[in-house]
Amino acid sequence: MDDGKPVWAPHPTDGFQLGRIIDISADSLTIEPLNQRGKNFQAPVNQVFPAEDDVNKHVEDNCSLMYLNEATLLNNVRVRYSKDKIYTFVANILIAVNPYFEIPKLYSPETIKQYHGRSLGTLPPHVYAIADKAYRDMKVLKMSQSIIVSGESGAGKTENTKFVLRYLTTSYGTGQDIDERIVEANPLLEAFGNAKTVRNNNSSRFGKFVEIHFNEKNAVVGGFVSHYLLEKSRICTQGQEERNYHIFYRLCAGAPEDIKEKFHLSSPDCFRYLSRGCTRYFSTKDSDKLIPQNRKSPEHLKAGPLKDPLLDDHADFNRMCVAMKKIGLDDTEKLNMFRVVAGVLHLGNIDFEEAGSTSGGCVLKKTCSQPLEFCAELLGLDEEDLRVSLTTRVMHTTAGGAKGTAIKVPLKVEQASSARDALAKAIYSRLFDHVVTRINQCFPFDSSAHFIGVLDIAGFEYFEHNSFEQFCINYCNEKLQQFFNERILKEEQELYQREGLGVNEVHYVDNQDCIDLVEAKLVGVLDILDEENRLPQPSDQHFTETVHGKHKDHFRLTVPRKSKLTVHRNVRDDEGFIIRHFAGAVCYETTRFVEKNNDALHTSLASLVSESKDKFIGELFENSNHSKDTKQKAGKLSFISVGNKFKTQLNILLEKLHSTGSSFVRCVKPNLKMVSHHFEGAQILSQLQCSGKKITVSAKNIKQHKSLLCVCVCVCVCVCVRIDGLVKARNLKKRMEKLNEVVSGLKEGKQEMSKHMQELDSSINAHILKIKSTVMSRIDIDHEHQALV
Ligand code: AD9
Ligand code: MG
Repeated sequence: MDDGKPVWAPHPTDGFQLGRIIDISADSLTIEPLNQRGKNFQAPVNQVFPAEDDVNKHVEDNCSLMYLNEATLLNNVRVRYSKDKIYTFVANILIAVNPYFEIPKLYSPETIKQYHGRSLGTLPPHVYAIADKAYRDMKVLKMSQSIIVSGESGAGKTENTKFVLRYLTTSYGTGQDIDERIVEANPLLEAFGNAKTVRNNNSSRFGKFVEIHFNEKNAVVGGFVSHYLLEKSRICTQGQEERNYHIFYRLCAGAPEDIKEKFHLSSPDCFRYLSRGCTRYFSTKDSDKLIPQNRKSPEHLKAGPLKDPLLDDHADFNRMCVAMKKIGLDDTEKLNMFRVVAGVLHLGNIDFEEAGSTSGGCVLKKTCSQPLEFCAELLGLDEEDLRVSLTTRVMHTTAGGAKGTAIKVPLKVEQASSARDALAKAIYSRLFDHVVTRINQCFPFDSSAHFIGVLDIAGFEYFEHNSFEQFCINYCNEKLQQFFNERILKEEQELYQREGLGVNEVHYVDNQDCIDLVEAKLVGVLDILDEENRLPQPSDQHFTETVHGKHKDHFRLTVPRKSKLTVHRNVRDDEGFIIRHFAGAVCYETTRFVEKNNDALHTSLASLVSESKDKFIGELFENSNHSKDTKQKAGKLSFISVGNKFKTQLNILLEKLHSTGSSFVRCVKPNLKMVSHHFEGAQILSQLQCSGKKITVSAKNIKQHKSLLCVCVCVCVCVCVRIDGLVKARNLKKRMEKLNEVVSGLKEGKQEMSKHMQELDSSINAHILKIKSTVMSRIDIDHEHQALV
């Protein structure tokens, strides 16, 4: 690198900048930027990389780069992005940058046709190429396939998942209803499971694995959706500038007048569950400035102050109704769903105040008689039962150790408020489960030969405050990372060895210890948490202390205060713990872990809803442990573990992934502003590196966990130093294949040549003979002539 050629050196916002090395010291280099002569700076040796000869040239597969390193990879993606080429291969892995605008014809029916049956690499990189590869692999290898789509929030996972589903159903469907239904299920899923967040206006707040099933003839026969971890806290509260699930606003904005009247709906800002944290966009005067020109319909203005100018709830409501019809839901089912949504909104408006008596309990605020009435009416409950269940809890008196009579203990204002919120969350999450079940009934199949599954689940998360949700999602990513390690690194390495490529061993961190820390029987964090939930008086503090107590010297677990790993040192030791994940250390604040880990309703509320007069509500709570036997257990808070349910689901998912062939799509978010044509190099680089910070490990552990320092492996993309070896191996393999071609060409040529040589030899010999005989005959003539003379 020191021969005066340009190099890539670190840059705080662009990721890397071009420069020239002008001095070398023991551990750093002095770099002069090419576009800012004289503004020299120092850079660590291991962060400076050789640049390609032509930095404006781009390649479709990063493996074709002459120098493959973080900087050339980033530059290649950047050059391609500037030309609206958002897809790039890294061998069989696809990088997809979110363009934030519709690229003309990129997903057109003609493009779908083009990719039909074409091998990877014969056409420009595309998510269709990955989909077709999965299909061909399924057909040829007679094996189910999975496509794992990953990336941070807003990177384009859901959009790419939809493109894959559309591609497969269009290309290999039978042209029947089922093909369309698989695609049209998405608007419905998104209405109930997506919301506007600060990172994405249409953020999926649940994970999903969508399977498309094929028959023996490899034609689509049906589909199946599995869903994971719907974010429940959003139903009652939302962060600043964020919204609740789309369906709430769509219903308020788009439902026909008679429905609105029947469900007592009005503007979203009349409802507590919709007005938490959301900016009030319309102060009428400002509305003109805020609403885009094409979105200024009267319906928009009718939607009220909580209408988000970026989202057209009215039009989206109509689109959703069309989708519902297409997948075969009738009006009764549709109205049932809407009624529950409206019921949840009215439930949220019920408020409490102190009773003013010596009981210490609370009563409903006077202004809340209408929400109570509407909620009870819509959910098929008895108004008085609802009031009592929200403000009291049934307890049993104990006489001499035996169970005595049941008494009603009044609840404090906060307790009643949390009971109300817990009820709302339970109803809505069961409604979401029902939506998914119903969707699955829309594309049934009796039997199938194979399936192609697409996994669309949130990537590694590391926020300022990390709670139980981040803990679960990062545990999931830890498992996916292990799968990736095994699939890509281990299996490929074995392949190279079998092929005798002589590639140095590729090191990667086996993260089994981190997975064990979370899921091991009894001592794993999830089991410790369950144990806490089962105590008579569980507490987050006691749970946290137990975790620290059981894992004092665990390399993966640290106490927040003493830790040098994260900036979250203001968290007290009994309020949290730090886990060193593959992608970085995360400090989890454990407040509300116990509450969030419990899916069970307080039994008074559970029996209330399970005995609803409304058949639909009753069915939502069927098969849950709230029904039937709850009466005997009244007063006890039953416990359904959220963490362990997720663990079981995840293990089933991983078993499935292991039994399939796999492809990886790594989505990348180009900028935080969510705009088109804007490439923020540094933050893209960190996504490519694994969307996390590198882990700093104490000197003592460096030896033991050497590779942890350098392996920054994202779920899908290999930009890290170690994988570089693999990529080189692939290059090597490619080159060897080329060489073999040349050699066999040469061999053929040689045979050809020797054939020609033989021909030439024999023709030369013939010529010589001819010449000889001519000469001889001349000589003879001459002799004759002489004799004559
Ligand atoms: V989250 O983890 O669910 O919050 P995703 O799913 O990764 O996130 P999503 O697919 O929803 O992101 O994409 C975000 C937005 O980017 C979409 O609503 C589109 O407006 C935009 N997007 C994403 N991919 C494309 C694309 N290929 N072409 C055009 C796109 N726009
Ligand atoms: Mg999504």
